[in-house]
Amino acid sequence: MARILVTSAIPYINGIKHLGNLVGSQLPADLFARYKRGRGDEVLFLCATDEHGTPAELAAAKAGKPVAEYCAEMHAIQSEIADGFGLSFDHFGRSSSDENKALTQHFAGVLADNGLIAEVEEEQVYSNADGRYLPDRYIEGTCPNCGYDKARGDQCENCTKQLDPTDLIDPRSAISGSTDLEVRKTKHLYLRQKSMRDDLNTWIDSKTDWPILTTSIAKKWLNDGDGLQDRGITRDLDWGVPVKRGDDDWPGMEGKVFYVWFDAPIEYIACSQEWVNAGKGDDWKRWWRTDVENGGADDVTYYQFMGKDNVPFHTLSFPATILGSKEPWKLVDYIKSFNYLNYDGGQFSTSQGRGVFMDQALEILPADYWRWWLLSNAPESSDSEFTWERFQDGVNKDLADVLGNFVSRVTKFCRSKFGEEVPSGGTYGPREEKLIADLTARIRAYEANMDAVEVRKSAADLRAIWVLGNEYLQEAAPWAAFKEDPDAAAATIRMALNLIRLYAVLSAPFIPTSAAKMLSAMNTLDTEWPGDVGEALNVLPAGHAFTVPDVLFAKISDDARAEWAERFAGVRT
Ligand code: B3M
Ligand code: ZN
Repeated sequence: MARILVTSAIPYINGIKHLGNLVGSQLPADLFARYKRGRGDEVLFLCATDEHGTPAELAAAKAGKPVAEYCAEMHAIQSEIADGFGLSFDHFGRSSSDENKALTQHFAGVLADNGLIAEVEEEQVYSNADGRYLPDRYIEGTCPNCGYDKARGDQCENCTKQLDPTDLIDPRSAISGSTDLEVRKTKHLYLRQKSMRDDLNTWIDSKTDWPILTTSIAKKWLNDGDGLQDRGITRDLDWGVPVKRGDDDWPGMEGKVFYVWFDAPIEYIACSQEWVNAGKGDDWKRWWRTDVENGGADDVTYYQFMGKDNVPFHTLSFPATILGSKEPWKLVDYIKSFNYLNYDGGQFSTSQGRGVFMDQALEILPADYWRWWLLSNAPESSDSEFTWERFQDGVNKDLADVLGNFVSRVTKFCRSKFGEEVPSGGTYGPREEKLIADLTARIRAYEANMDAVEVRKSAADLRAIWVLGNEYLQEAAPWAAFKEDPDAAAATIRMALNLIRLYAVLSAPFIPTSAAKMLSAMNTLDTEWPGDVGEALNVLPAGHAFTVPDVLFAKISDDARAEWAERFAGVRT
């Protein structure tokens, strides 16, 4: 049994996430965690809300609430929606937890002890109109790297470059829009990551199996042009982790907090402490500390999932924190990153309320419809696009016509001809042998693609596995055979009912709710992953009772599609 640690990028607290956010981190992470659990591995799957920094402050101000109150409410909402989507986190933590505060201050302390923190008198942008400093998202302007005109003070979303507010061309306040800005001097802590450039290069070069998207972004910012810069890790904000050196005050840093991107990835570790403190686990060090006497996470394989804009922070800044601590923390083994999902000819946008948001999606259709479409169209090798036509097409063809129809035909035919139990009689022959051989090949391909975190290819394999059942049924045609040779029809249906159980096991990572319905209709708790496929198709014996499930997937009508396209054409207010 392998031990697999999975983390999804932790979503900002500033509102409900859209489907583009979902498919870029939480959903594929869940797919992978469910798959590994299904294979019998020991999995710890963690996610949390990212509650600090300017995104939280700005959103709370907009909602007219104190930040702490806003964060608590939004955490509860995001948690409920995650449940609605079947996201199977072992713990859904909060980066504002006491655990994360202490761990963040600990890391800052050891980095300072190791000479990797510099105190820098630096220039920060001050807004006269707003009467405050404008760090990170409080300031917008044109990206000096790519010319995108809505770049933020900490990063350009368009080209993923990490920025400082003073880098922006034509800067303006995100609060008031004012351009009456001046540069003032203030003291901040810098992480001296430039000095870790060689270590980071060596580490990234050792990751030969990473997706090109991940490695190319990491290498781009590590080696191109001005290369890896030392970065400010503190801010003049009220809300965040207070700057401390371990447990001690940090002279000169009073009233300042750590930069959100310094504490957010540390929450991956702190989340496992929250998991233990919530009574759900008993040892977090087994997952995070590689020294054997203190944990022995050496045999853990750690996978991270994220959108491409998060890659620089996970390939450079966070590893710099971990490596720089010189403590035996588990480093990530595999970083899966995603391009963007676009919405109907434009971008999904939280700030502009454009696209379909997670709560709205669940209002109109069950989670599995979304899970299937989003994962089978995941923006892996390039950006991909959600349109209502493509969504309707994918759901109707794959889920309703192929999988749902198979389950419904088989169970209803059996009920009408043989009753609600697996029929006896007849024997398997060459047709079944061929089916088993074809399934075996596809299932092994499915496993290989799942192990390699190839999401779209895995979906294509799964669809092909469903299609094999339909082709088998079509050729064996039990409805015709029944008249002359009821035993032959019985054998076909016995095989087909077993296929439904097998499909439930294989499909559960993609469509967990429907898979559970299929298993319950087949009246079995046997979820063992198929090693020998022939054996797996003998689990339900003749005489085993089952029930006919309700329709698994209703087709999306043209009317419904048109109505939703219209409803979601504008912006959310
Ligand atoms: N909250 C950005 C995002 O939600 C950020 C990820 C943090 S991962 C440590 O896309
Ligand atoms: Zn840019």
